[in-house]
Amino acid sequence: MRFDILSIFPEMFAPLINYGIIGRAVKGGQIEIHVVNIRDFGEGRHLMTDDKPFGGGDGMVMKPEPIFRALESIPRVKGERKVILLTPQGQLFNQAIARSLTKLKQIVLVCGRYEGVDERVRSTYVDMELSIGDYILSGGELPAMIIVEVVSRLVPGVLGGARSNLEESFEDYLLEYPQYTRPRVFQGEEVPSVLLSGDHGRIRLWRRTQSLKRTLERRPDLLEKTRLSEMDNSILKELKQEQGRSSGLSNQG
Ligand code: 9D3
Repeated sequence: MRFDILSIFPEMFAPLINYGIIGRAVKGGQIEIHVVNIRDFGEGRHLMTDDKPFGGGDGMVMKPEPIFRALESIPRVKGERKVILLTPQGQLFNQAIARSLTKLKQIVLVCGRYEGVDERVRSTYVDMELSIGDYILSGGELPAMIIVEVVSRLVPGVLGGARSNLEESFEDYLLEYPQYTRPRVFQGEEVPSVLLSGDHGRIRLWRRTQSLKRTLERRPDLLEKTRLSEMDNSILKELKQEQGRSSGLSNQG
């Protein structure tokens, strides 16, 4: 998988490219990340990339020509390619969209700044528009990094390979069970005894129950997206009865 990122702040991507799982995947050749400085294609002696909005108003708009030229400078790899604009107006990015993007050979990410990009970039070159959530950022750079990270983790060979992504795909929608490591007692709080029991069947059941309980309490919306077993449904039924009994009482126990 090849990523090409267009930005006026190319240096922002250094930590993504050089550290952690993504850094290792770049070094290992499972993914390629190329960053293009839009300013290298700017207009005039000052290489301008933005200008005042026609019709007036606050802020600046990214000019179309530098983005066009930057896009044209990107080599095409054989196979399917998409140009994605990061914008607050885009479709809300999630794990399912990430999975659909893994079929591509090349993803071009265009990071806007200021009040946005000239509409003609969108209509001529952009195949898809993505937002990462309902909050205001200063530009598309952090969203682009998030998309590279999430999609790359789904590319074969990028993760250690302990678990297949196929196996994980339905579990994406359940919250994690609580994790513990040493010491056995920390500030008076003990690790649940089941985890020390060595009984792997009981441990598996406890963890599954905790995942379901957390998801029911914190993100009940996720339960609709998850593929649940008969056992899961019977655990959930029990948990809901428990919730009913303790509602109006304290949350402890
Ligand atoms: C405060 C400016 N806003 C007033 C009309 C509009 C606005 C323009 C540009 C708000 C944010 C931005 C910059 N954000 C992005 O380019 C962006 C983004 C985001 O802000 N939130 C979530 N996902 C994304 S993807 C790109």
